[in-house]
Formats: sequence, C-alpha cells, structure tokens
Amino acid sequence: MCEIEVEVGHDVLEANEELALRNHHLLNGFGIIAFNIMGAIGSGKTTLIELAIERLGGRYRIGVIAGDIVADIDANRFKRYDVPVIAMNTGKECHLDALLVKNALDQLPLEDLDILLIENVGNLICPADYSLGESKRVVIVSVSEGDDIVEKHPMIFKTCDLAIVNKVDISDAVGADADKMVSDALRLNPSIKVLKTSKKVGESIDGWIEFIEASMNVCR
Ligand SMILES: Nc1nc2c(ncn2[C@@H]2O[C@H](COP(=O)(O)OP(=O)(O)O)[C@@H](O)[C@H]2O)c(=O)[nH]1
Ligand SMILES: [Mg+2]
Repeated sequence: MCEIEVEVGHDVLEANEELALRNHHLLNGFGIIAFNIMGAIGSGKTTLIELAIERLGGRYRIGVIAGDIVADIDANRFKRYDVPVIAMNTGKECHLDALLVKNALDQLPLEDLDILLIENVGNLICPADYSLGESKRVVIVSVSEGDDIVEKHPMIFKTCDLAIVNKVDISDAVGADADKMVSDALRLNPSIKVLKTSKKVGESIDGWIEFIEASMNVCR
C-alpha cells in the first residue's frame, strides 16, 4: 500500500500567513494600526478594549472586530460607544483567522479609521498560530486563572508584543502572585512588555493606553 504524507497543518498556516500579509498591506494603505487582542474567556479583553475606546475615542477613530464562537454579546457592548463594530462568529473554531478578518475588513469603513482593535476568540492556544494582519499582538491573562497560567502557555507569550496581567485587585483573594506571572512572561520572551492592570484602579490602565498611543507613533 502506498502512503502519501500531507502536511495539512503546515499548508493551512502558510495560506493564513499570505492572507494576513495582504490584510496588513490593506490596513497600512489606510494608515490603520491593528491590535490582535488574545486571552482566555473572562480574562478582561472586552473590558480593556472598552477602556481604550473611552480613553482614546476622542483622539482616534476606532473600529472593533469582536471575535466569538457564537453570539454577539461583546459586539453589543462595543456598539454602545458608537464605533463601527463587526461581530465575527467562528462557529466551532477556537480562533480568528486572516480570512475571517478580511471578511470583516470588507464591512468596515476603513477610510474612517485610525485604530482597529480585534478581540480574538477566548483561548490561549489556537490564536497564537494565526496572524490576522495586525501590527501588534497582545495577550491578556487574569490572576483568577492561577499564577501558573503563563508558564503553561509559552507559545502565545513568545509571539506577543505586550502581556497584560489583569484583575490584580483580586490577587490576594484568589491566592495568586501577579509578580510571578510578570517574571514568567519575561523569562519566556525577554523583549515582551508586561503590565499589571485592574479596572478598579484607573491609573493601572495608563500603561495599556500608552502602549496603544506609542504603537500609533512607531507603526505609522
Ligand atoms: N475584579 C476585576 N474584574 C474584572 C477586571 N477586568 C474585567 N473584570 C470582570 O471580568 C469579567 C470578564 O471580563 P470581560 O472583559 O468580559 O472578559 P473577556 O471574556 O476576556 O472579554 C467581567 O465580569 C468583568 O467585569 C478587573 O480588573 N478586576
Ligand atoms: Mg469578551
């Protein structure tokens, strides 16, 4: 019997990379900086995007892609801010991919945007492999996931520009060492920027806002 080896995974990822590059060029042409925001369900992705819209919406024109397996709950949260939002349901898939993002870009008023915030599907594994065309990759973990969550998911931390350790207001209550999470991220990726945040402490969000602003200056 003859055996044929088919590298399906490799081909799929290669095709995705090509599409992601096209998305990147399309966004570049409009001067848009896109952020791929990843993290588990409940880590605080939607909350941190909402805070970014609140703080930066007056100075930049922001659009959002809300990735989810089903439903448009997050998309409806963003719509309250009167920004263009596309809800992107993946069905059974645990990550967005470049084709889904291309479909969303086709529906967004690109000429009217400076920043595109993409909330990926809640997952710390699959999204790491799929570029979307973003300029910056962000991973959010919360202390309630346990302070070993970073060392359990090395790939995503190795590929991101920014790691956010969120919900530090409840570190003591859940018995988590937020500083260990920070040092784990830096050990995995010495060039990653790491922030500790809490929506309850306004100034802890400043670093997240400054990261977006700095990316606007560097990437454009
Ligand atoms: N205590 C605390 N709760 C937070 C913080 N950030 C988000 N949450 C809560 O965590 C839950 C999940 O947040 P959400 O932004 O929807 O997470 P997502 O699934 O990653 O988009 C919500 O009930 C938020 O209000 C934080 O800094 N501290
Ligand atoms: Mg969300």
